[in-house]
Amino acid sequence: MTIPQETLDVLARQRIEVPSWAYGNSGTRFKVFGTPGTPRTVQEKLADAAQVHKYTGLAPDVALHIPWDKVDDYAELRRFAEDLGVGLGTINSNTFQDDVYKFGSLTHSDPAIRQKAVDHHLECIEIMGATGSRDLKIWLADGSNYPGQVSIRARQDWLHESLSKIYAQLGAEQRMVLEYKFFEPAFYHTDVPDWGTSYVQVAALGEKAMVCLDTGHHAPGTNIEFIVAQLLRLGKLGSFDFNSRFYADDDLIVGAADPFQLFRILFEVVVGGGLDEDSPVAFMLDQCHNVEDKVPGQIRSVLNVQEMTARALLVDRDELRTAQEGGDVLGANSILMDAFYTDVRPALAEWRESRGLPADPMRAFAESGYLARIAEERVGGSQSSWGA
Ligand code: LRH
Ligand code: MN
Ligand code: MN
Repeated sequence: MTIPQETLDVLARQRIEVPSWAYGNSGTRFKVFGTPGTPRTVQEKLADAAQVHKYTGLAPDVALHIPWDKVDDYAELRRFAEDLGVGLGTINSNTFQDDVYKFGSLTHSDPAIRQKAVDHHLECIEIMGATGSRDLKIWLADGSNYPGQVSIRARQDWLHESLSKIYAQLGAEQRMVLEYKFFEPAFYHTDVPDWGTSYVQVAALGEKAMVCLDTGHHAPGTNIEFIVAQLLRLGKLGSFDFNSRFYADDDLIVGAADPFQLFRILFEVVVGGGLDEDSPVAFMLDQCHNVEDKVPGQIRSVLNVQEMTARALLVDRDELRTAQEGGDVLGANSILMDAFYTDVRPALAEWRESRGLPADPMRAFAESGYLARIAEERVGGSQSSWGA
């Protein structure tokens, strides 16, 4: 098959941001397996991330997590990244690992702790100035484990108050995205559990605040593409954290657990203008590679998004509309499925080559010997793990 030129034009401007933490070791509460060559510093994480962009042309930006990626001089880190051919992207705040936040951060009942959490976000905004980042991503572990433990209602008000203070410090070109997650680490209630809560909170702030949709953060069976359609309709879909899951927040490779779901999500992105040139939607990975090699895991991931984007763009939307409006249930369904079942891989391989990229980035990376090289070079020091 050949991919139409207008589809290739969209694909040519696709950018998928990769997370610095994907290159560190990660695991479950049972075990973290170490991998030889795992980065020991932020700079080594950036070097690994640059490989993903080098072989795919898809991942020019790397997201940082503060304080996991804390350095003294962010402007210098930015130059370091740029020398490697990548930029620094979204800044992720972190109020989920300090003892002081045991009972909450931006929603804590103690104003002093809320202020401490606000101050952390203000520091993140300062970092964004030095890194040239547009987005501040906020995900809160805040919640409770037992009914009656906290005031659910009061915490929504405190959340609004805290977010307002952070929002007020955003620069003209900066944005805030608020990520929701239905449970974990809190098991009874979570302060930002769903897109509705995130939407209500960001809508109360203003235009520069939007929702972040992490594909692994919903109850099983949730129709995620519906949420995508709704948020795009409301102009409030700010960003995606892509990953896939079988059970909970598994953080597996995007498109691995349920490729069809990824297709359906990306189709709604296309329909809602999320891939248009002026689209506000940022596409990011948020994954952990527990048992597979990390750099190839990231390469596989961005390719999965590219392949599924191509298929979503192939849907004949005029024909689909005709079938839908004519009440042709099975006809409409088969128009969608035809695109989903189209194997775009050979055509994408050719297109990649025509742009000076390897036809098969997975193979080209494997043949480069990079993993063996870093395993030899990166001895001593301590490997970074999910987090530090
Ligand atoms: C929370 C989350 C959030 C964090 C990341 C490490 O589950 O998805 O985006 O910043 O994991
Ligand atoms: Mn996430
Ligand atoms: Mn998550």
